[in-house]
Amino acid sequence: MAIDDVKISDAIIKTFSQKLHSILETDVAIVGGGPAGLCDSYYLARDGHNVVLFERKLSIGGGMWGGGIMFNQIVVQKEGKQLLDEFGIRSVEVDSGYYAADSVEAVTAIGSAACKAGAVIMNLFSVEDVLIRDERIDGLVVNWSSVEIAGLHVDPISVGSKFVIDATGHAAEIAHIIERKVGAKLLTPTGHVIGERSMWADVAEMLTLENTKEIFPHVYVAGMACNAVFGGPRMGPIFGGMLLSGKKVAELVGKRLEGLTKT
Ligand code: 48F
Repeated sequence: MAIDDVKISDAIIKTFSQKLHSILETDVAIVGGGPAGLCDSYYLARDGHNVVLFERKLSIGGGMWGGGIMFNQIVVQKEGKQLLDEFGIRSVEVDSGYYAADSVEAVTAIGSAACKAGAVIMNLFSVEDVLIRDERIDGLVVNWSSVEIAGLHVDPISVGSKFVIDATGHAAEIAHIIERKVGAKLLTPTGHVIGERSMWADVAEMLTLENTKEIFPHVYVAGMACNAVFGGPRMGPIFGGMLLSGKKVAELVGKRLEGLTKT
């Protein structure tokens, strides 16, 4: 078969346009494609919800690829091991309760599961604002990351979603946008983003899960962003809390979506 260069372009433009159109109205819009965001996109899509995930970078995976100090191995505790098993990620128990896995296998397995479950992943997109309607968030404002990086004066577009998940990691970008631009109080003890504390993996892993919750009407936080928003410590290259937080937020938002269907 002779290959027509223009037909290649046509195939890309047609199918991408369909994909872009399909995410204009979704059940859930996730910001950030690190372990927490990827994990919750998988569980929500698996349960039949329309999910889009926006990732600023070319690649998904966030801080997972590099393991610890670029040794591309991650560690999970006993509770996290169950999720590695669910995604078919191989691991070895190095010490009692400390399981190590290949970080590349982990990112690719979870990313592949999310795509196959039906989550739409839009890499190279940066979320720069939220849609505020009647004291709740109704969607996101997005632009190409290249526009942001080049500092071009190009307006973004808006996408509607019933729920938003801030899985932007240490930066907790959506929480900061709500505080700064909506001028609203967050559902934290101070009403503000409290800020992340120094390393303490044991407490951090527990608090990540505890603080996986709604921080503003229709906005949830997952992963490292939970600790940034609620003032929990960081935890370094242990990733069980990230995956478990992703699963928990999917359950919480899934229940809210079921509630909307019933009313
Ligand atoms: O940082 P990241 O991996 O967050 P996470 O899923 O996991 C944290 C761990 O990697 C590690 C840790 C725990 O072991 O301490 O740091 O909570 O992934 C966050 C992703 O969000 C993207 C960013 O590029 C990264 O890949 N991101 C951040 N802000 C935006 C964004 C934005 N405004 N729009 C789109 N993507």
